[in-house]
Amino acid sequence: MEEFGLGIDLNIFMNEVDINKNMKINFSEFMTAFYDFKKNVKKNELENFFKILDLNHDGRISKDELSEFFTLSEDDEILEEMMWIADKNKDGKISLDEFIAAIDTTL
Ligand SMILES: [Ca+2]
Ligand SMILES: [Ca+2]
Repeated sequence: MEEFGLGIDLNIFMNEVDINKNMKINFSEFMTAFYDFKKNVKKNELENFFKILDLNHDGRISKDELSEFFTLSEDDEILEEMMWIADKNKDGKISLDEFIAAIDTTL
């Protein structure tokens, strides 16, 4: 079993996020989960979460990494939305600063 490093089991997290149990996460499901997550999370935990999303450990989260983590197809609109919201300097990658700023400002 994969662990978030936050004491949150990934399967349980996905189960909670996927409200209508169709094994896909839509944007409203994601934002609902994200909101709960943000209420409870501490900054160092956000950094851990960032590191988990950064699958190749280059310090940036790419769209590929998001699609892999959330098991979404690369043309899924949720990915476009997430990248649009988070990638402030539009270099196609989400840095740790952008990640934290996105969580602070979107909700
Ligand atoms: Ca990366
Ligand atoms: Ca960026």
